[in-house]
Order: sequence, then structure tokens, then C-alpha cells
Amino acid sequence: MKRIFGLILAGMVLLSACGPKGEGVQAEGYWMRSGLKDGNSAAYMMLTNFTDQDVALIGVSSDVATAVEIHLSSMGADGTMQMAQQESVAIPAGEALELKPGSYHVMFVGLTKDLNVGDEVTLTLHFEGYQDVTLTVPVQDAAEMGGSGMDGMQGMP
Ligand SMILES: [Cu+2]
Repeated sequence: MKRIFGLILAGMVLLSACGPKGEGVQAEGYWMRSGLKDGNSAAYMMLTNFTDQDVALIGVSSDVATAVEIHLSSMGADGTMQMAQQESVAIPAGEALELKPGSYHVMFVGLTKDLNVGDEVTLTLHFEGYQDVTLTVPVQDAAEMGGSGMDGMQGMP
């Protein structure tokens, strides 16, 4: 009897290894840039929608900045990086949205304090079609994360 139970368990582990790993909307690999009080910063992450319904990221809140916005960076016609605020970013069912330097990011405008490497920032993601997701995001060195350059490093992600 014990042996049969063990086999069933092993089968379940195998199944879960093959299928989608996770449920709901999950954030992974999240980090944010260090920054100085009154300056700006940005957070990045991979968001995966494991639900069978489309959801959309519609806002982010945190108390470390006077404004927290969703931005999309892109190369302008004149060859400079530009950022546009996004009201909402769709994540279709079963798909992932990557927020990364040079692309989508969470923008922190007007930091209320210095953010040093090693600090942690609480951030709440708001979705349409899904519940809020709160994360504790580590502050990391952008150069180490391969994030400097393109994403606007004159203090602007
Ligand atoms: Cu931005």
C-alpha cells in the first residue's frame, strides 16, 4: 500500500514537471535599479499568466516614489531612446510579459529616499482580470544586471 502511494506521488511530480509550472499570474526575476532621493528608478521582471484568461497590468504602487508608472522604452526615429507611459499592458492567457531594460519597465518618478544596492522595496502590481500581486523587490546594480546603456542611463530608465 505504501509502495503504491509512492508510485502515485512520483507520477504526480512527473506530470507537474511537464505542464506549465505555476498558477495564477506569477512574477519572477524581479529587481530594481538603485537611485537617489528625488531621482528616478525602474523595476524589471518576468510576468507569466498561467490562467486561462487574458489579464492586463494596469498599474503599480509603491511608497518609495511620488509616482509609479508603467513605461515602454523604444528607439525613436532620431536614434534616441524614448519612453511612453502605458495605461495598460495585456498579458494573454498562457503568455508572458517581460519587463526589461530598453522595453517595458515599472518607472519610479521622484524617489522618496535613496535606494541602495541590497535594499528591498515593496511593490504592488494591479491587474485587470486578476488580483493584486505584492512583491518584495531587491535593489541591484544595473551594470551587473546588464541593464545600463540603452535604457536611458542619464538617470532615466
Ligand atoms: Cu520609464
